[in-house]
Amino acid sequence: MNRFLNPALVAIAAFATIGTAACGTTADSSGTTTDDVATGTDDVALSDSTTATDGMTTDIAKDIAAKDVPPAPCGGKCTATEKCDAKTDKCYTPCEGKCTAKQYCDETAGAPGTCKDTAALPEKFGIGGDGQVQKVIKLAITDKTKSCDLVDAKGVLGAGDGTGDNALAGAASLIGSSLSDAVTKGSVVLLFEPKTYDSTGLDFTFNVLIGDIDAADAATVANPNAAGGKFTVKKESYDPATGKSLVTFNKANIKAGKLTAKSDKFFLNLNISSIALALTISAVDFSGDTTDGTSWKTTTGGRLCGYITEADLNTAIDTLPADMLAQFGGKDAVKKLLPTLIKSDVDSDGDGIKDAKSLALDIDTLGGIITGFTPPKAP
Ligand SMILES: [Ca+2]
Ligand SMILES: [Ca+2]
Repeated sequence: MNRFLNPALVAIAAFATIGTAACGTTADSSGTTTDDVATGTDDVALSDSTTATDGMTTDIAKDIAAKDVPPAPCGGKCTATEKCDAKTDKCYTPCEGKCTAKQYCDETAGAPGTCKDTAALPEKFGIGGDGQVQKVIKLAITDKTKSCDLVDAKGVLGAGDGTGDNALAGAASLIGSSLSDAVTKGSVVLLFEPKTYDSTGLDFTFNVLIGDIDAADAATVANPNAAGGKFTVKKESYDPATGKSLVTFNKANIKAGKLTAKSDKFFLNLNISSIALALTISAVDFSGDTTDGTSWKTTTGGRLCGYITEADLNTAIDTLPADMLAQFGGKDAVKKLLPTLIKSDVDSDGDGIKDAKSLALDIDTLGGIITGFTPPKAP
């Protein structure tokens, strides 16, 4: 047994076992306790062999240091307040700290960025300022058999093969309760904000805003999922350059009580055992049942499908504070381990190589009200 195998890595190994067991394979492709030749990596689920047949060293930490992962940005030298400039491979201090409360740091023209005035944010919410939104009251990983059929066995998008795709289904037992807790306890507040509404078959639009429980409303604090709950909106819901919602479903449409809608992106901030992961879901389809005539009151049987690219997943890991993943061996170790834990099943760019993980979530909604922006935290 690898003498560096600490409890945290055992936890990851358990995760690997869950992930692969769901695919009907054993934890090690060779079926033994030797290194995994197919992937050229040590198999963390099993103990290391003393004879490495894949040319790697037999120690996980050394494998990572050797060549299984790309080098850390800027050699891992940047401090907590610095970022690594990918162009020059040099650490720099972004302009964030220099910007005023009404500015944001725009790095689109390169490091260290320039402070720019934040665009005006909406002053009213809902349709005509009525504040009415649909609050997500259920968030769960969809059973694989009920997930959208996004790809075939080769990962080709749009080439459904009759089987549902949900690469994250294998992790349901691990993160499912975190998702459920997040919406029932209020750490994740997702609000679908219609800007228009129609139930007769005409297209309409709704934004997805992230928010908080309105701390001034005792009933919502007691039960964030009750009808008519009151919520505030985080300013991070909007693009600082344009003042528009970062997530918008266009061409939402209700026909015979069936709602369908599409969005390029959907952002989901998750807390999984104290790790706050900001996930980006691409090519999102939402569907659900709603029987409301003149205003949107509820969605049942809702399902959101899409995929998370490996690049976006790595970005999510990169934005975590370094110490958060120290227990797992650091960011690079986690990036290296993830592909073996949750296999990619989607070829998002059509180059013949799978580079993304399919995902389906059960999402139900119930009416609530936005009371304003979330006040800044007291210093
Ligand atoms: Ca499929
Ligand atoms: Ca690809």
